[in-house]
Amino acid sequence: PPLDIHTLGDRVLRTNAKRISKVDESIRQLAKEMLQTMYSSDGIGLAAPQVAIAKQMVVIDCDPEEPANVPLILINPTIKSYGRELCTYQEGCLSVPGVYMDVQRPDAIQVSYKDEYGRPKTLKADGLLSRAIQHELDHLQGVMFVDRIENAIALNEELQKFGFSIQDVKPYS
Ligand code: QAP
Ligand code: CO
Repeated sequence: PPLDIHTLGDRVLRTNAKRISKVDESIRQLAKEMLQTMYSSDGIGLAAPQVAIAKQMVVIDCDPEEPANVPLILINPTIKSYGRELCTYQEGCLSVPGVYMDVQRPDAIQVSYKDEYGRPKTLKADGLLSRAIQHELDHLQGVMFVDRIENAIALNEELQKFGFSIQDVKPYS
């Protein structure tokens, strides 16, 4: 059964996720359950804190329609470098359903992580994948995409439409 996805205003989304010290079968099981949860809610990315698990793990599948595509499982990920250019992309989040807004972030990144077998990896990403990784890694530090929106008036209006409160936004400095 899919896990419950917590929404903006839930405290668990503001916690700092803990590093995973040992990648074992229980971690692989959690990754599997997170992927099922993400697919059944039509998402392309999900971070463990969104399902109330304060561990450094995210799952991403930018092309879920493509059966040959392998989902990404990132454990203890860190962004090693950012590209020089910024780009704007309309983001959404399974924890803020209905709300989509433009967010500016670096275009490209290089990320280091462990895979589901504990093997160290690095990955260079741009485009949608880079965007998804940056969005999901924010969750591991208790940051929500709405925190990164500077136009508080437009944000407030959009949040209200979908039953969320600007009081639950923590502007990113
Ligand atoms: C994060 O977002 C992301 O509002 C993943 O009603 C965002 O999977 C990656 C979703 C932008 C790359 C670019 C949102 C599903 C899914 C909703 C998601 C909704 C149903 C969002
Ligand atoms: Co999100």
